[in-house]
Amino acid sequence: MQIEKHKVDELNHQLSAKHTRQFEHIAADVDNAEGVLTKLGAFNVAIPSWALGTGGTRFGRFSGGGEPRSLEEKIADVGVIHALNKSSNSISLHIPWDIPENAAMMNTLAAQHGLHFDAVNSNTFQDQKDQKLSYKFGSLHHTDKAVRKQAIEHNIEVIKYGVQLNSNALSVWLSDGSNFPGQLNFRKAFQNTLESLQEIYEALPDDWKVWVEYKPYEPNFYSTTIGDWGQSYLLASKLGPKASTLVDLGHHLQGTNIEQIVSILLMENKLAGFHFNDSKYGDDDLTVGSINPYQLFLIFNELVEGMDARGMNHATDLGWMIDASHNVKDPVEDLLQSVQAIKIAYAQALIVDKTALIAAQNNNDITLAQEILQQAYRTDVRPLVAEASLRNGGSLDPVSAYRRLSVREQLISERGLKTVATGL
Ligand code: RM4
Ligand code: MN
Ligand code: MN
Repeated sequence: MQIEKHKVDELNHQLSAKHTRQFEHIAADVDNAEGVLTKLGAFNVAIPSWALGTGGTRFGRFSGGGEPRSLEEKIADVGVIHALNKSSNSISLHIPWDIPENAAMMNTLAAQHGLHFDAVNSNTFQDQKDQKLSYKFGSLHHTDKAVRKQAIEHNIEVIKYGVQLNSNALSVWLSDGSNFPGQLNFRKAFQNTLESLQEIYEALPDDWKVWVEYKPYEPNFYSTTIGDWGQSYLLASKLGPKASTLVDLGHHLQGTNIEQIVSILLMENKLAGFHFNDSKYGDDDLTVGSINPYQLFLIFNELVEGMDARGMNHATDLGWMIDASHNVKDPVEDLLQSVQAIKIAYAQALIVDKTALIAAQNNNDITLAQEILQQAYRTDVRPLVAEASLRNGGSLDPVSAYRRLSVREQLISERGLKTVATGL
């Protein structure tokens, strides 16, 4: 299905008087509102192909209606998201959950929706049907060279698919680890992982990157071989300039200062980008901004500061991606909410009074520093986000437009009530 632009315009028109009032109010208040709008307008967040269906837990999965049954339908769903928010112009594939059999056709289809393909993700955390060797005890870190080789070959195959899709990054997340003390020699496991990644690194085309994602626990509960940003950074440093660290917000133990990690990785030019989500306890994969929007703002504050310090382009120089699982919400609504939350945090970070903050920091004026940050955080920037979307031809209020256009109902009538998408 395709969203008709005139219908979005019509809904915008109904909201127009209220929006104009709110927008003019904030535009007058904020320094350089036009500059903020330009940056917001250029900002896009990739949608993961594995999050377009309803996810589940190990206790069950309650599928929703009208879930995409194929990659084509997943592309169509991302097309819907992008038509509404004009900020989701790419899709990130997880292989083999989604195999682009006919890449040329997929590229054309994506382009018809104004989309392209973002980073490709490999999967060596599950055994596939007909797979020769098992990943039960890990993949790139495995004690058996033959298993490592199989996992390396899979990653190289994923790069090949990615090349056909004009992607330029391979994202690697390993579940490799151990469940019990004594199970693993940490040093050997790390060394095996490094050597395996080196082989994958060698297979990267010139303009490609490899992003090394870390996670402290799950599915292994005693140790994870790439368990934190230090281990990922170490691997990325040893691998070389094409390798960097991917930060998934849910992959930290409670209380971790993620914004500080982000700041240091950026300083070292080793931050690949993000898997955005939110969490209360662990890798909960909840809607971005639903639990801790202040943390998201603080992360964006470091991103804007750190990227500006290096003269980086906010929109293109890091990988921006959602990685979430929607167990009880309509996935499309959840993704729309997530992208809005990211843009809100970004806009708030853009309006931080940086000169005043630097002065407060230099004077050790802690009270003032807090006031400055919270002044930005407590500003309702939603009219700026809405205006940026409007100027790009998107909706002033994507979630409500999605509902008012009865998109899910149409998807159900096209695809049926009982459909199950591949993915988490
Ligand atoms: C992992 C990790 C990876 C994602 C898988 C599905 O926890 O976040 O990025 O690909 O889940
Ligand atoms: Mn992730
Ligand atoms: Mn995760």
